[in-house]
Formats: sequence, C-alpha cells, structure tokens
Amino acid sequence: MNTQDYIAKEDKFGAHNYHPLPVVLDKGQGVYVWDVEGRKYFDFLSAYSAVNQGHCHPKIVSAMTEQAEKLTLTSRAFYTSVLGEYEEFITKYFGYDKVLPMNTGAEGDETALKLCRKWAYTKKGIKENEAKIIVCENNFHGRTITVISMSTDPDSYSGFGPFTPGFVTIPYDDIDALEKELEDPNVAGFLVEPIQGEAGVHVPSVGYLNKAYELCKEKNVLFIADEVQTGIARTGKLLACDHEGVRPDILILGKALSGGVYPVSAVLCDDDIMLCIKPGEHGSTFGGNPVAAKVAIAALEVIKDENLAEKATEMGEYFRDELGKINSDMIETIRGKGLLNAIVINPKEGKTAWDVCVAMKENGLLAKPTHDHIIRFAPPLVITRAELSEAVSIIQKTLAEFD
Ligand code: IF1
Repeated sequence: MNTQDYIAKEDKFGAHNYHPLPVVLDKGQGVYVWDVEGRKYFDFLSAYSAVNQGHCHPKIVSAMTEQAEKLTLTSRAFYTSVLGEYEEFITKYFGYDKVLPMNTGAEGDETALKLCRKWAYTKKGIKENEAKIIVCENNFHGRTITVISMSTDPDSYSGFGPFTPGFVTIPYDDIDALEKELEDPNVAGFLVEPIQGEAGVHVPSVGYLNKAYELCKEKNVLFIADEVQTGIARTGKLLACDHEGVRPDILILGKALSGGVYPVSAVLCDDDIMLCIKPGEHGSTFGGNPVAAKVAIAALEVIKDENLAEKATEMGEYFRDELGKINSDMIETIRGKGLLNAIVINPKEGKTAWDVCVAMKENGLLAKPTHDHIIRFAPPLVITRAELSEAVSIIQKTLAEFD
C-alpha cells in the first residue's frame, strides 16, 4: 500500500471529522516522524503539544510496557499499588494537596467545571444551579457538549445544541471586562488558557494573568487554568502560569502529561475544593489506571531530568530570532512563548497557510494551520539548535517557493 491507499482506507471506513495534511505517518522518534514511504519529517506540531518529550521517548515507553505486562486496569472499585505513588508524585511535583486523575483534556476541563460548581454551592454559598463561570472568547477547551457550550467558534458548536447554561464570555486579555463580570455574586470561577493555543498562539499582555488572579481572589472566585496545551514545559516554564507567578486554584493538565504515549489528564487543587466532590459523584473507568500512573510519572521525570522547560525558553528565543531573519512578505507576524509559536501568513495570490503547510511537508517539515492564516510551530522540546536551524532553512526555502 502507498500513501494514497492508506488515505483512501481512512476515507472509506473512518468518520470525516478531520481534514489531515496528505501524509501517512508510520514511525516516530524524538523530533522526527517517517511516513509509509520512508520519508523523514520534522514534527512541528508534536500532536498539539502532547509529544513535548519527543516521539516514543524510551523511558516513557518502557514505563508503559513494564506496567502493561503487570496490571493495566482495575477501575477505581479497588485500590492499586501504583495510584497512590502517582498521586503523591504529581501533587508534590506541582504543589497541590490532591489530584483527580482523568484521561483526556476535555474530561479534565469537565472535571474542573464540576469541582468549581460543587465548591460554589457547598462552600461559597451560591444558590444551587445559579453558578456562573467566566470564559474567554476564542477559547478552546475540548469537544464535549458542555465544553463547546463555552465556545465562541461556530465550527465548534454549530449544530450541537442545546447547550449547557452558566457560562459568561469576555474578551481574552481584557482585565476591565473581567472586573465587570466579577461584580456578579453568582460567579464561581474564571476558566482561562494562559496562552490561547487553538486561537492562534495568543500570548496575553504581561501582567494579565496576575491581575486576573488578584481580581478573582478579591471576589472569592476560583482561577482555573487550562494548561492542557501550555503546560508541561511547552512555554519555557513548567506551567505557563509560572511566567507570572500565578498559582491556579484549579490546574488542568493533559497531553504531554503522558509524553503522547497514553491518554492521561489530571486536575489538581487543594482540599477545600477537591473534597467538595464525595465518593460516587465523579470518576471514569480508566481514570488513574496503573499504566497511566506509571507513564505520567516517567513523563514528568523526563521534563525535569532533561531540563526541557529551560530548553524550550532557549530554543524558542533562537527559533523566533531565526524566523525573524526570513525575508518573506508572506510572514505577517511571528509570536509565541518558549516552543509554542506561530506565524501569521499573508495570503499571496490565493496561496494560504494550508498551501504553505503542504509545501513544507514536501520539504520535510510537518505543521498545521490553525484557522485560515496562522501556522503553529510546536516541535518536541528535545529539539537541538542544529535541528532548529535546519527546520528554519526548510521554512525559509518553502516560503521562497511562493515568491
Ligand atoms: C483535536 C485544537 C489544539 C486544548 C486545551 C483542552 C483540550 C485541548 C487548551 C482538550 C485539546 C487538541 C484537540 C485536538 C487538536 C488540539 C487543538 F486544534 F483542537 F484546538 F491543541 F489547539 N484544553 N486540543 O488544546 O483535550 O480532550 O483533546 O485531550 O483534534 O480536537 P483533549
């Protein structure tokens, strides 16, 4: 079978809920992936920041295989020899009293919403079913019905109503708008991405997160950080909130929490919030399973052992500097933090970000547009300066093809 055969098979038997770049991947190692015809590519998407540690990191893979040969899943009907070890490890790693283990990022957001509402009714004293949670325009928190009920993107919510009530939307990076909505005594939480990834890597003004946190504290409102994409060293700190010294009341993690090896997400907070949910009020079949637990410990150890947050800072600065040297009228803006970056493309003679991504693929680098004109560049954090330099050459060569 060749590339077209694989694509045809997926087209025939799979749902059409994606429009992938026309490449069929077969193998991954570090910053590289190979397609079914043996062509090698730089992966500059990292599965949307799930593969921060590099594809198939040996330490993480062996943690998975070792546990998988011993005990994979019991459900939470029983204790296991691994979960407590993981819970202690991750709560000490991030500095919270407790963790509620789940599997996907969306489940992490849903869990955070439930914790926030439960806390609102049992601790803040908001009347049952009256709690409101503030979210930002252009947010992306996942694909479930409640999560898309918070979305302002018609592609995310159109045709999926009716929607979950109780959300208030404000512009991102707008402190005055937040301050105004916080006047409502029924507001229980503020859910925010420290950097809006899907919206096109929008880095908020310096001080935004800190000021937002202070305002929430003044009004006894929970500051909830969705670090599913920005967390785990991607932006040059362990958490994007660390750039501003903000400690979220509820922290949502996913993606690179497993290094892309297994679905693992987690919600961390302190006892006064976490213990609002009682036995039997929340959970999931696979949440906190032994394989996820061991994989997450290994994935987090790799982040520290290999200094990946510091590397993301250093390599990100180098990458943005080198991109800035490319002389192309198709590059309108370069923005990002750490190794979460994006360029805004000026369409040229009808050629869009998609065309640039297809051309970069032909030249050995994989990236995907977000919305019509933005290309996100997010390589694994293990990338070296030499590899980044080679990747920038590919980007430059590709853009020159459109001259
Ligand atoms: C897809 C987007 C990114 C996320 C944040 C929660 C979740 C995500 C900040 C939900 C997931 C993924 C979903 C994935 C593509 C990717 C994505 F393009 F969809 F929007 F990264 F920007 N919070 N983002 O970014 O986590 O349930 O997916 O594990 O194909 O839908 P999930």
